[in-house]
Amino acid sequence: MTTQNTLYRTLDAQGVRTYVASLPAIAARLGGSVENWTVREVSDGNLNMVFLAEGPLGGVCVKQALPHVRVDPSWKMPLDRTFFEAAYLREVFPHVPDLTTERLHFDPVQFILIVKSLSSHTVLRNALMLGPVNPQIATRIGQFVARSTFATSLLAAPFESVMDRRICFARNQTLTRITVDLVLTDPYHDHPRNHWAEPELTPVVQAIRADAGVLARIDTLRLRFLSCPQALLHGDLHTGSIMTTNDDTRVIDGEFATYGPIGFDAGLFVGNLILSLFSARDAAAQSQQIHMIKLFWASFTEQFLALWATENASKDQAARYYPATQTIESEKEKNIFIENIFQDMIGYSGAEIIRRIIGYAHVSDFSALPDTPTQAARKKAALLFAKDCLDQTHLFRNCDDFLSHLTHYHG
Ligand code: SR1
Ligand code: MG
Repeated sequence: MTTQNTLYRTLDAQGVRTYVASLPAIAARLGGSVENWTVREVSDGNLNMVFLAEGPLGGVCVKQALPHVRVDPSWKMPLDRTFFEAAYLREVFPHVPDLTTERLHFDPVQFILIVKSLSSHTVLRNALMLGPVNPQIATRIGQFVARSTFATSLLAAPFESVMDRRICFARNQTLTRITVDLVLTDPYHDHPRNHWAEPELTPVVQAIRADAGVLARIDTLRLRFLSCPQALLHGDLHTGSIMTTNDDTRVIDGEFATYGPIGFDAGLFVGNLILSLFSARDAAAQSQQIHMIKLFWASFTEQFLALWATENASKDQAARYYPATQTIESEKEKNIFIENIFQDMIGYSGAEIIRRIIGYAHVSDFSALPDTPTQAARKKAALLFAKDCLDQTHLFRNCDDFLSHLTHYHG
């Protein structure tokens, strides 16, 4: 991967049309002739250009990396993130074919990734802002996290293949740097990328930054993110990385993929459900988000432990991938493993909430609230809850404790 790539050209809609037409297998999916196709830009995230190309037979999604952050052209960036998204899909798609998109084409020169289109799906964040969603979406995301992480962990594969993958994804350093800085460092000190408009938040930000417990916990979470390669993570599993209909849920945008602690993916998803909860317009929506967190955690643990049991049952002791002397065999040890993921999840959810309110990349959820004072009050409550996630972890021995504290907070 190199940025000295003189053949690279940023495509516009017309360029996408020509490009797709040059790929017979992709063009055949659209059907008809190139003049009948519609190509529209649907870029939504911070980093890349995204187009939907549709023809009489079907559509594809065309994603291209830019040599800078899409929403800030002065922030230069290498192009290789599309490589890591394509590599992530290659690794996890076999384990979650019903929960993500199929990779159809990757171009390592133009840094273009083409996947099946999800034109009838809605971004989960937008769906949550609009009103009730099928809470089983959270069950599906629990299955996604369990299946994608279990399959890429030492529990399910020989250490040689796990380490080969770790070597590959250890090169995803540009986006790992973004996570380390934007999620796990910048919000805890003065930094020009941080911003918030509501003066009511400033005393809470000061309290977060002055709290030795918070700072110690965030140091630990940052260290664990970089030094605890439990499994291949999606790395950016917020509600904008999930597309949904009422009965179909797909995870997209795996460009931040890296090896790390499983609780990071879980924490980003739960943190974004909590942001949705604090910005909900009524009690019914708040209850829905609480219910979804409960479903997510139940589904994650059930699926992860079921995979673990099946893996162990399918091989005798000597043939297991994880050497017998190190295998975590007993129910007690398995429960400790899951509890550690839970504690990581709480911490990373707190970090995600804080950075989405005072850091570089905010979420749109609060804009659904009717006025600025209400938005400020809800953001302040979310920040205080997130602070507890970082420095009051003794309150959260299990998911019920966590949800009852959350219920108490949002009232
Ligand atoms: C400069 S990128 C900012 C954020 O957008 C992505 O979706 C990630 O969440 C990243 O932290
Ligand atoms: Mg994204």
